[in-house]
Amino acid sequence: MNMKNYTKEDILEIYNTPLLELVSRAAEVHKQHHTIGEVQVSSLLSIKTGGCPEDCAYCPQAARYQTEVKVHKLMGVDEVSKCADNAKAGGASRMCLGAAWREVRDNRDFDKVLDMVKTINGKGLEVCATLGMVTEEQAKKLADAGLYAYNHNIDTSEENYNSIISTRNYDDRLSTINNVRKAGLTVCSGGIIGMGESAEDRIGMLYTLSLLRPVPESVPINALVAVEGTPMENQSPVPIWDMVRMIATTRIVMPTTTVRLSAGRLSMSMEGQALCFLAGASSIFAGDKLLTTPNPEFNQDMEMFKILGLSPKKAFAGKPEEISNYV
Ligand code: SAM
Ligand code: DTB
Ligand code: SF4
Repeated sequence: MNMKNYTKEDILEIYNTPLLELVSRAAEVHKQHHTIGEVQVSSLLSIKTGGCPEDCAYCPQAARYQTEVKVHKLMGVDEVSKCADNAKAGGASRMCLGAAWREVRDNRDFDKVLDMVKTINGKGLEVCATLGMVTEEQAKKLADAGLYAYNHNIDTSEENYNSIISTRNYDDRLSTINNVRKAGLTVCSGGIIGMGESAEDRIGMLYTLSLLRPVPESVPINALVAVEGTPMENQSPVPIWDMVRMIATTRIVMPTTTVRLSAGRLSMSMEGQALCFLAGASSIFAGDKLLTTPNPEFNQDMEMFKILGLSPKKAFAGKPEEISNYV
């Protein structure tokens, strides 16, 4: 499928469409490219928590902010394996391993992560990792260990990036995404809304993602979880309507991508989430914890699935070749 190149103006116009018209358009695009009601359920696990040298203004794991997050060194492979068993028993098809690292280093910790990937992949779960910056060689090692996808968010627009993070730049992010691609992994990249950014910043972020070739197979849209102790602690919650607009716009601009309704669901009503699913979200993180912050209880989500008639997607339902088969 040939991807249309949207301009920033096109995307802004889509974003500003009257809400119901926007949702209805997005739902139409979703129906053409995805199975309505099928939702990928991912489980998140923080394998190395806190103490991160970066200064991402939203992040409770940055060492320089006084937050309640307790630093924890890299977990053991056995412990991670048990968590994967529990996630699988709960119906997850994907497990995402997160580490509060600036970048991956070629050391024993990385060997341990490769072992974790092999172990989880051996259980028939898709494994995703988010470990900070990686080189092409490191990405290849992860691919060889059986990693399915690598998450590396661009978070906001290029113009706004330096006001959120000063310890790395936009190009660092894009070159890791490029390394991940070259290693043959699928790419998961999105961002956060609710950090005080303008609509143009949201659009700028989608514009950058939409120009990647292939476009990311998965685009997480996070609503900021404002954590005490971070520079973002006093941000007011993002209106659900902005989340719906953002998801619908992502869906229209990147029709085949899986749009993930990521962080922030705890503050959203079931009705609000239903609108997000209607607008094209088809993936969530389930389990009562994201990396360090709370997420809805598993049973509560299953109740939502029942009420909305959603069903969890099976692992490996679309192989990477099939998903990335467009330029
Ligand atoms: N350290 C690695 C990195 O930055 O790529 C991986 C872990 S980092 C926690 C993964 C992503 O979580 C960030 O890029 C950001 O989009 C998201 N995130 C972190 N804190 C968040 C918050 N308070 N609210 C919403 N999303 C958040
Ligand atoms: C993504 O886009 N969101 C997830 C996952 N990728 C790694 C992380 C959300 C983290 C929310 C804050 C926390 O729990 O620490
Ligand atoms: Fe570190 Fe990632 Fe948090 Fe930034 S988002 S402080 S890189 S853990």
